[in-house]
Amino acid sequence: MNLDDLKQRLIEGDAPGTAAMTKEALESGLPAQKILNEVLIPSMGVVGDLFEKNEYFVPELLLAARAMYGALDLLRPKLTEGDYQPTGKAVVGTVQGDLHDIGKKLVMIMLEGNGFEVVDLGTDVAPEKFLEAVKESGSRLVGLSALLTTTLPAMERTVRALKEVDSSIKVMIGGAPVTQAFADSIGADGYGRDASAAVALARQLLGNA
Ligand code: B12
Repeated sequence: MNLDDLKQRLIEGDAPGTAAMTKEALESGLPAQKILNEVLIPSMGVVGDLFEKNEYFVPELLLAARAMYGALDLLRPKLTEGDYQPTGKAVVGTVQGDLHDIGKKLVMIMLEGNGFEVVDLGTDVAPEKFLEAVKESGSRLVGLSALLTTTLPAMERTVRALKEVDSSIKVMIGGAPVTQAFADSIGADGYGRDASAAVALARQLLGNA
């Protein structure tokens, strides 16, 4: 099948078309990971570029996000296939002021697929909410996502709040504007550039690599 068509459906925010072609791609035997990494994620990048060039506006981003969600739901069972071993617990959320959650969803899917129990706090999550969730769930690991340069300070505030309460809580961070250097500078325990890195990092931080 022609993967460029799938790419185009997603860029245009055509949810039914994206779903139908993702299904077709899976049925033709393409691995879910390949569809994700080589077609869907790059397409969201194109959407971002069009937005930057003022050719797309927020409604187009929302349509693409909705189409991406549909595709992820179809890929989910395939992405999480594998040997299940109970690994640990994690609390995840997008930091205060930030509404982007596709990357976080992917991180969750991969963590769950690798045996983690995940508490999802959603988007625009205040530092206190993370503290509460850690207390309630007993999780020793927190994953923070941020997609805006303007919400990086909220990420820093959240790391600081968590570490102040209990410096042994492990915090991993990620999202497009996040780097290893930034993670080091705010005292986070690790940075993952994608959802697979998040799984390796989570294992390492909880001491079961
Ligand atoms: C879709 C989208 C939206 C949607 C989000 C819908 C949703 N449900 O998520 C909506 C329409 C809401 C939106 C709104 C806005 N957006 Co927007 N958006 C995007 C877009 C096109 C795609 C993001 C995406 O989903 N990428 C795909 C996923 C899979 O990638 P990812 O999130 O990076 O996640 C991966 C890794 O980063 C990592 N990861 C992510 N989180 C974590 C966490 C951990 C712990 C770890 C280890 C790893 C990890 O793993 C993931 C999987 O590989 C980006 C463009 C881009 N290139 O990123 C702009 C972009 C992020 N948005 C941008 C802007 C400016 C905005 C708005 C301010 C626009 C406006 N004027 O209103 C608002 C802000 C709203 C808010 N307060 O948050 C800018 C940010 C610029 C900047 N540097 O700050 C971007 C870069 C577009 C651009 N090129 O200008 N947006």
